[in-house]
Amino acid sequence: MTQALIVIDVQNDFCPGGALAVPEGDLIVPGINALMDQFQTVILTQDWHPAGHSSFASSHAGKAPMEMIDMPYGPQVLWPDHCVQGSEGAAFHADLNTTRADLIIRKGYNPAIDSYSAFFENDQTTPTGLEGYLRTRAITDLVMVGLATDFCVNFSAVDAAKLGFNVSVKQDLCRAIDFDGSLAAAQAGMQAAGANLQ
Ligand code: VGL
Ligand code: ZN
Repeated sequence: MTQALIVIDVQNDFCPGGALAVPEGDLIVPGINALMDQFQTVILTQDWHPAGHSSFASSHAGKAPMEMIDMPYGPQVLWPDHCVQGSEGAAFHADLNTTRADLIIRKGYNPAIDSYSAFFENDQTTPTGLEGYLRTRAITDLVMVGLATDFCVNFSAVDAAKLGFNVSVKQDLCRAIDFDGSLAAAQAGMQAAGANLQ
C-alpha cells in the first residue's frame, strides 16, 4: 500500500477575507501542515481560473453569484470571481507548507468548463492527469483534506473512489461552503461512492 495526502485548494480566496471565503477555511492550515509529517507523498491542488471564466457570475449578463446556470455539460453554480491565475487570491494560504509537495496540480484552467474534482473537469470526462500520475507511482490510498468539503473535496473524493482508489476524507481538516444543503448532500454522496469519512 502506497499512500498520498491530497490537500485540496487551500488558497487565499477560499479563506476568510477571500473572494469565495469558506468559514474557518484558514483554521485547518496548522493541522494540515502537521499531518504532512505522516506522509511520504504530498500533493496539492490549486483552483486556477483564467479571468472571465465561465463559472463566474460576472461572465453571464443578469446573473448573480450562487445562481445556477445550464452549461453544455450540465447544471453549474455561478461563483464570485475567484482564484484567477496569478492573483494573490489564487496563491496558497501563506502558512500552508508547500515545501513537501511532490506535485501541485492545477484545475479549472479551461475557460468553458469548471473543474471541482482533482481528477476530471465538470464534464466528468476530461482528465486532469492526476489519475495517471498516481497510477504510474503505484499510489493506491489517498487521504484528502482541504476546501471546500462540499465542492472540490467532495468531487475529488467521489472520483477517486469511482476510479478504485481507497480514499479517506479527514473532515476535521476540511471546511464547507454549505450552501442550500450542499454539505449534507456531499457527505451522503461521498459515503455512497465508498469514500471513508473520518
Ligand atoms: C471550489 C467553488 C468554485 C472549491 C472551487 O475549491 O471547493 N468551490 N471553485
Ligand atoms: Zn473555482
